Amino acid sequence: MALYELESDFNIIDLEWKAKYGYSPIEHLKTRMKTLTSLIEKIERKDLPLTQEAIKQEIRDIAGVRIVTSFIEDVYLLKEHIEHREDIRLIRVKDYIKEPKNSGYKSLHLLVETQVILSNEIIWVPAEIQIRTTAMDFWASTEHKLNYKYQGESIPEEAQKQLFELSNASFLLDKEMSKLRHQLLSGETILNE
Ligand code: 0O2
Repeated sequence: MALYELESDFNIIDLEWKAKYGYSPIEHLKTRMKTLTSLIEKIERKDLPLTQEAIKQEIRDIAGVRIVTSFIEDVYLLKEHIEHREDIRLIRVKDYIKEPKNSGYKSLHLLVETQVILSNEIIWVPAEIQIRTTAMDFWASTEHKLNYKYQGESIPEEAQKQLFELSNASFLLDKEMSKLRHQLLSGETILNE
């Protein structure tokens, strides 16, 4: 239910922004339900008691939405939009763009509750919204594929270092694209540089 809500909320915003401004910060979006294996791994990693209450309290990302943007500024534009919505409560922000993970992973994670209207009541369902640029998404999905082979063990140290450097390289691409966009929007010609 939460995924239907969030997917339709952001599809509407995408349509509205395209119609009004000819540009939407949303490049594309995906939704996913946490798999049972991943849920069990998380319960074990957090050493949670197997009670419905503990799982409800501690695991907030069973429903997940990933929004991919073209520019870094769009990530924060969407965060601001979410902060102002009345049907979404922002519970916690994990900014792995400002403070990337040791792996090099960058993304903005928002733990939210989304409103779902049922026949006789309104409920607030927890979900995680991950927002990142195309470059961050490319790095994360490729790193995930490379790491897959090593599940349970760690990937060789040299490869970890390379992945970290590649994350910085892709971030450079993000920064350069933003710079170029800023130049074009402010009417500066690149030849003047
Ligand atoms: P899935 O799809 O959930 O099975 P916490 O509650 O903060 O203790 P949590 O929520 O596990 O623990 O931590 P985090 O890091 O905030 O969010 C985890 C999710 O972020 C992961 O989901 C990935 O989608 C993404 N992620 C985090 N670190 C990395 C990384 O180094 N590489 C990549 N590719 N993705 C990462 P799950 O649990 O893996 O998958």
